[in-house]
Amino acid sequence: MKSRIKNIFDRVEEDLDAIFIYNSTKPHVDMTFFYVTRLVVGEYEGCGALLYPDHSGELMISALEAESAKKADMPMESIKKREDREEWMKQKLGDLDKIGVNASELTYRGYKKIKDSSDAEIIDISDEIAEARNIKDDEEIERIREACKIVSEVAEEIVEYVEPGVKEYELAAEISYMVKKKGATGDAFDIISSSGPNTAEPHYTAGDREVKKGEFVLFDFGALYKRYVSDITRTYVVGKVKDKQKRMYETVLEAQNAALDMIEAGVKGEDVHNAAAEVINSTEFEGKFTHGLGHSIGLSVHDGTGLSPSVDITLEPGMIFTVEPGIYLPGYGGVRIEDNVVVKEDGYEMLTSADKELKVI
Ligand SMILES: [Mn+2]
Repeated sequence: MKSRIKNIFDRVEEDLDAIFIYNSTKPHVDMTFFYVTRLVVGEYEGCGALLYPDHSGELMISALEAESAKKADMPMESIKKREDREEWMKQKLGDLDKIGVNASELTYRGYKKIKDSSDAEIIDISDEIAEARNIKDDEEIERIREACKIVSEVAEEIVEYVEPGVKEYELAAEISYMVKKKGATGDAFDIISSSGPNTAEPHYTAGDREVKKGEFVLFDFGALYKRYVSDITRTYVVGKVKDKQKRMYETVLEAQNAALDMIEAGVKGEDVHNAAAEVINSTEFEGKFTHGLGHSIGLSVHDGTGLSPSVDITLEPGMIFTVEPGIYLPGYGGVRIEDNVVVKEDGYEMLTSADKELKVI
């Protein structure tokens, strides 16, 4: 526990008296709360974690979750009503001079409540928090590995349900059910289950379109396991494959392999993206890879950084990314292949394992 609080403080240059992670109501609950407490069960709306430079911490917990929060093994105050919260914050924050907050997750209302409790200078340390969270420790990697195992199995098993006439949302429902049956808490995000021209929309979800023979089907989904996520995409062809579909698929797979070959500690994220983009842009599909190559995953699906020309990062051991090149032809269809990797000193470990040979269902 201490090492995660240390991870954050080590990156902060300001001489802070404390860091206050303050949750509002869902979806404005800061995942950093779970990073430092390691709590798996509970919502923790309106709760807070006060962290000190000696790497200790204490919690402000609503009464109904006080029992669950004991697992954090940190001193805590159980809050029964609003006045209790105001009292706790005044007592704990009132005498401090400099408080660090995660401004990218703190609501404006939460910020005002901190201001009402203290005259301290409020310092945004969201970049430092994101950087700390980007390097996963062994426990985090293990949870993401399990989340990846679940989706890898489902990505192969969903093929059994694909046939002409089945609706996109029916396939999404099967995925969701299978993910839970394998031990996940739920989906990591809204499942993308698309067919035909809809596969050309990278952030489609699922509609009532029926799968047709000769078209692509694309599934992009993730599992939430002990608060950590995975994120996989597989694209298949239904019935009979056309030459153009085959060329699209092979190009995306080649692009992904070119990117994977680049991944190791010390490499620039944008160079990994460019390796994939160059493969695609050297073909008839030039310009049809329209998004960044990947993003970090962890407690969130977009966990703070990415592999793209617009993000300046150097890969470090313990970072976990999606690698997901795609080709999108509006009105026709799209192909995306997505896997999750953890960066190693001299390469990477592949966390997802679903088969990637072009599959005609
Ligand atoms: Mn993704």
